[in-house]
Amino acid sequence: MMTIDRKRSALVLVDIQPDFMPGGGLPVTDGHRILDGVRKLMDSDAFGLQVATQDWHPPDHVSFAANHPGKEPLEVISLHGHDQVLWPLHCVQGTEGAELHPELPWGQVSVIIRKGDDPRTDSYSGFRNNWNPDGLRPGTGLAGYLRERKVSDLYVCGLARDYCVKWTAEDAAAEGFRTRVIWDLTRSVDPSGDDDLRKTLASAGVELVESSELEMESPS
Ligand code: VGL
Ligand code: ZN
Repeated sequence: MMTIDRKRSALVLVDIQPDFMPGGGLPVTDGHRILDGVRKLMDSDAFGLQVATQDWHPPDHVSFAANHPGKEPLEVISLHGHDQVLWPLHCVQGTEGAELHPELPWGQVSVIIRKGDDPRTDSYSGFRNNWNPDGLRPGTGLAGYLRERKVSDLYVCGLARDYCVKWTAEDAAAEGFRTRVIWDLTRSVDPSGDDDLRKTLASAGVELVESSELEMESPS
């Protein structure tokens, strides 16, 4: 079992939004299956801090295939010098699919990072945008927010495992946080890449854990 150092640990909830679940705009297979386990973590007293990210795109966002005439979802283009997957419409600002999932207790989450709001730039990670037209990846402020609260250990869950969870965890490790992905509380857009993803994350210094390994105290 793994004991969570409550004062130094934050739970990072990545893009747990209806559009990433079956029936949504960019459905991740079994995305809804993380909900019960995530709720258990949120309701526990195990983490001194809980933070969330919310994918939050304007309708004219560059990541939408619909904004590139002749292109289909999942085609890849070059954008600002890097590969960009084109996605179906998802998480459009103000729509139901973009809400934080209504079945989870968001009240105790102290900061929500809305990302992907710049129409010219995608943003998978909660820590930095993808590359912007200047070739930079501007930070969101989340690293500083966590550091100022003396958080050193991050436990990352949410959707999608192979995009926003991956990028968030990699950036977290690069920022110097001890970073753990709670593997069973994530799901991939393309599960055929999961074996490679485990290796990629491990090489980036990210630990993979299962929620069953986490020592959880019930709320008192
Ligand atoms: C995501 C693709 C596009 C994610 C967000 O949350 O993983 N993936 N936008
Ligand atoms: Zn998105």
